[in-house]
Amino acid sequence: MKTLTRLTLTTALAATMALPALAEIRTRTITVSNGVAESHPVGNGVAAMRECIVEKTAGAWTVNAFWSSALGDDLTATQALRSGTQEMVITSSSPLVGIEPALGVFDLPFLFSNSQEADAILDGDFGAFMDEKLEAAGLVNLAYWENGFRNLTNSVRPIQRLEDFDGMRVRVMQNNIFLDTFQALGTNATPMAFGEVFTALETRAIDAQENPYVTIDTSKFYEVQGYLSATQHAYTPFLALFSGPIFNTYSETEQQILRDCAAVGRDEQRRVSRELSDVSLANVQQAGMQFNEISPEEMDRIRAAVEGVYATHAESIGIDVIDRMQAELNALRGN
Ligand code: KDG
Repeated sequence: MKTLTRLTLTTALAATMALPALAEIRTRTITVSNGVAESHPVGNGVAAMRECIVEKTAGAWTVNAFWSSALGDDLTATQALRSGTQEMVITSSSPLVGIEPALGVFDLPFLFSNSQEADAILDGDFGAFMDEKLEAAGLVNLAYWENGFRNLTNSVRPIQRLEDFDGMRVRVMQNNIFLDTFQALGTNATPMAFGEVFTALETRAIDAQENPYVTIDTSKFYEVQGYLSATQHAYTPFLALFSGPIFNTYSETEQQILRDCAAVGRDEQRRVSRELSDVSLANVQQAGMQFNEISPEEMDRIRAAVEGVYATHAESIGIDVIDRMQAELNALRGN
């Protein structure tokens, strides 16, 4: 009898202790949008985040996801967060440099050598430093997810050497650093929202675009592009942004749930992104794309052709930002 009483009292005490936390959780609906298809690893990340949220709120919250730029492109959706008319977006950092110029540091060509470096920088002090800048712009970055290392696809020829870029009409994200990088390679670069890329490639309004293998695969670019070359010229992070005005109406308990579950989503999304990268590369070749790697000698020439972009954009990004990034990378590399 005593054991039963003790158990009952323990259970009642535990339930009572949980009450304040649950009491601070209101019924809510979260709208989250993205520019890629739901079959992209971002879909796995959102599903994991949603499962975490439903569990932690005991079903009080609903997460509605919209794909393929259904709620507008990255910049449009991000502005909706700043005005408090949408809760969340998973967006590339690149189209947001007009809101926070320091984000341009992530667009510098060949900045990261591998995903381990990217994770260490994004999940460490540097990422927190950028998050503070975003908060000042009315955006809460809950976590850094992975867009990935970018590679060029085109409908003209394989990129085997630097000269093969000459005159190619390449779509780039709306960002002057990408624009200058591809112009330095000799291309005719055009900024364009992601949602317009497939049609522009299909109608031959442009010859080329650049994205990670999982995006090339899940956005079916293999249907309109014949060549894929492993340029690996930049690593783009995704930002799991939440509206600052809306975030401020959430209790501390609710805010912590958002952060914790966005991190759960991040870990799953990165895992699937890295697991699927080689699968997507095989898929697009199976679908008919001709894939090629580029010799170390030619990669050195390509890197040399774009290194001037760092100096050109140091002031717009912030010399302090670039110095901080370089110092953290040097520390990681044991330099
Ligand atoms: O929401 C993400 C997409 O819209 C886009 O950012 C993906 O890397 C991308 C690109 O090329 O625009």
